Amino acid sequence: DRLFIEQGSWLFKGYVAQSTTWILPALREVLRYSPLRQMQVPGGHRMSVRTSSCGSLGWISDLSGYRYSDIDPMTGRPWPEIPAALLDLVSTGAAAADYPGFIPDSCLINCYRPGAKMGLHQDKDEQDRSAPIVSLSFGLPVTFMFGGLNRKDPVKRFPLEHGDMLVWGGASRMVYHGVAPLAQGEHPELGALRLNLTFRRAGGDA
Ligand code: MD3
Ligand code: FE
Repeated sequence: DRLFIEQGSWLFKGYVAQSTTWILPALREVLRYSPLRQMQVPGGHRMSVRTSSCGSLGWISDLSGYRYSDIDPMTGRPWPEIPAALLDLVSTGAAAADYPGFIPDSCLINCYRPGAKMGLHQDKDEQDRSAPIVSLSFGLPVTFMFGGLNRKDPVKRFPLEHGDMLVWGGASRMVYHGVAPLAQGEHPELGALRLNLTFRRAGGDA
């Protein structure tokens, strides 16, 4: 069951709510190898969101800019692999949104505590913009915001809740989007946290 969001983008409410029993332990292993950290941004501040990655490429930010890297700058090692069961789940989910054959090479892990937010931005560091971005949300709910292709376009809002899958691609792949500051709360499985995983095709052809 999918809800239409924009041209090329679909929301699947609760799609992964029953899968947390294996997803969260797998994620904990990933984060043991490449821990969450608050990346620096070119302006010199640090993001309020704590991030890490798995896959052959990971998204990084530092004083010199945003990019994908095959090495985790914090550990000096390659990023951990995307757990195989997650790759399967995400491929199946993308196919249900009419993106068959989606094989991500990068999964960005965003961890929000109350007050953390992500301002409106475009995701444009990926080489293959014909591929969708698949997002899985866990823990506390947040207000997702999305506009259009121009920063000044009007912004729409809807909640992203525990277990939701959002598949974002096609004509709306490059829209401005972000999330409002996370409200206080306690989630039964995750506590005072929101986790978001975004699966991407960051590099060129496999
Ligand atoms: C729409 N993350 O990591 S996920 C990001 O909740 C990011 O952590 C948000 O934006 C989060 O870049 C939103 C949903 C999402 C992800 C990527 C998109 C929506 C998108 C790319 C283009 C358009
Ligand atoms: Fe984004």
